[in-house]
Amino acid sequence: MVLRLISFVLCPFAQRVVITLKEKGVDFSLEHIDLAAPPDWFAQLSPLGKVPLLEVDETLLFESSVIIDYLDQVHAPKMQPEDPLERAQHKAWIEYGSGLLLDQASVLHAKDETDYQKKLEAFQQSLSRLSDPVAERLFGQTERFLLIDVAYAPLFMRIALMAEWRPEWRELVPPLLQPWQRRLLDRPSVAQSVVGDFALRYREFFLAKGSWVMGQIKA
Ligand SMILES: N[C@@H](CCC(=O)N[C@@H](CS)C(=O)NCC(=O)O)C(=O)O
Repeated sequence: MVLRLISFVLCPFAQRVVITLKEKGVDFSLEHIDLAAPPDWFAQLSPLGKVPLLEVDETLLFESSVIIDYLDQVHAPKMQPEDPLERAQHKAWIEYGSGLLLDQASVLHAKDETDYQKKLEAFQQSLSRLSDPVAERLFGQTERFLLIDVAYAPLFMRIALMAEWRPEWRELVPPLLQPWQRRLLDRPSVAQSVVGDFALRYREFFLAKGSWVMGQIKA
């Protein structure tokens, strides 16, 4: 089986796929495209014009949660609960995590301070929902590394990066979940899932998009 992952160098959704492939020790080729100027073949391939795409031999998959679920079904070790109800709960919170990734990016896209504060507050509200007793029971409670961990690792990585630059990002993760965040970031598959100069590229990308907060950070 030949796997080809089409990604964008800063994409947290594609990063989920990379982490899953690394956890499972599966060989794959990785192709980064420039989303601002995508190659012609990309528009033909991608129904939504989005990455990640995973080509499995001749078959194309899209949507990160679908891709990692597929990989989990065909490659050991299993990274989801066996119980159908518990598995469905994990999937629901993975979807919630996808929404959080979009909220987090929208904070960085804010073009002025007022909009930034408004979006940061909304993001914090959504994040605080992770303190829901049901959610807390699912997050980081097992010794196994699961798809729910994979799904949240790119979010926590971005929050940790922003926290290095901006103090208001340091208190965002609910305290009970901070050990989970640290454990995820220490995981080799997570640490090795982005390019070496990720922080620099991340800042430059949002700066070029007119991000207010990135403009406040001294290089
Ligand atoms: N729900 C999708 C989201 C993927 C997504 O939003 N990808 C972004 C990059 S991180 C993208 O390709 N954006 C291109 C665009 O919207 O034009 C998934 O989970 O795979």
